[in-house]
Amino acid sequence: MLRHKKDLALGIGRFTLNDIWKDSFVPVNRALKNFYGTKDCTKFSPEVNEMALSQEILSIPSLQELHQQVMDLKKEGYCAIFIDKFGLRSFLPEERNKLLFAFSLALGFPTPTDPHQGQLLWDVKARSLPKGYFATFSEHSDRADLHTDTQYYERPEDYFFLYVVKAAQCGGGKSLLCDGREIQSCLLETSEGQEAFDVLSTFPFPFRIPTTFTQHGTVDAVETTQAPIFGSDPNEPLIRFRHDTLEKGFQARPDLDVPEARNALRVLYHVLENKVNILNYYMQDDDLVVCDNHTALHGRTIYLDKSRHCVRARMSREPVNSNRQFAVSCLPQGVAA
Ligand SMILES: O=C(O)CCC(=O)C(=O)O
Ligand SMILES: [Fe+2]
Repeated sequence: MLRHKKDLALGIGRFTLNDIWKDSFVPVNRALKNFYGTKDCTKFSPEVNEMALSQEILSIPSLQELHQQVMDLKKEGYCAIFIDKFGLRSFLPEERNKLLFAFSLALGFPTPTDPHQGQLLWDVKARSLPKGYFATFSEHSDRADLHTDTQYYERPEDYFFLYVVKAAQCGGGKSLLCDGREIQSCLLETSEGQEAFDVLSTFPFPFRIPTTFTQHGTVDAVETTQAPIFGSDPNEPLIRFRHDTLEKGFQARPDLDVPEARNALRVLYHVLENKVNILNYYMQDDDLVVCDNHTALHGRTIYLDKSRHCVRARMSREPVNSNRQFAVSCLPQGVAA
């Protein structure tokens, strides 16, 4: 099924996949129809019995095997798996999305991207947005610096995948990847790094929630989540990080913008810029990456070709609580970033 091609870096591999979609197309459609009926669900919503749906998807042998292989690769130490030619190019967009949705269910429990539309599949595509809107990486075409997704949630999802419908033709939009375990060991190499690591794993850093994901969804809503950057519990993310949400978080919570936190961040940025290996990889049409969002940092280079289009899903290991809790503090408009 998944065949190892080569390792691109420590913990990051490149794989190929047999054509499993021709045979699984009919049972996937049957399963989704059982739960969603005939209503238009090209992006899907979580209003179903997700345990039963997951079981039905995992009763399809090829998807069960794929699930097992991805979990085994994670146990072997992979934090990112690139799959060349995932095999969905010949399907119509609606059919392709059904198969991507089934794949997300084979890996875990897909989570709604935002509290308003609640879509489980999200188009990563540059869009035009209102002035003052705090756009997230999936909504613009600038560089996306290394980050983990939903670092502003109390419990960020365990995994995400990104499927490339149409790669940028300008040479940009390359994927950046870096293993958080390597960041940690680089930090622990020096006494300055060890001190910084202690702060990074205990201090409540404020992450501002991008506008789309706030409870209010309006440009004047400023909400933050407080959490350390490195987790100490194996069930928590090893790392959560995003530079711009953190800077905007500090603006919203100046009481947390203290020298201790700034100094630890300075050491972390030094390690990211000078010490760790950052993979720079161009994904082509129909390629897919599955990423362990608790272990790896990922990003993207700037692109000019506005027709670039990817589809993303994020998956939690546990069933999704539809009333997902943020560790939120709301502040009035006057302190908006
Ligand atoms: O566009 C990409 O390749 C990645 C986007 C991303 O990291 C995100 O939407 O969180
Ligand atoms: Fe991301």
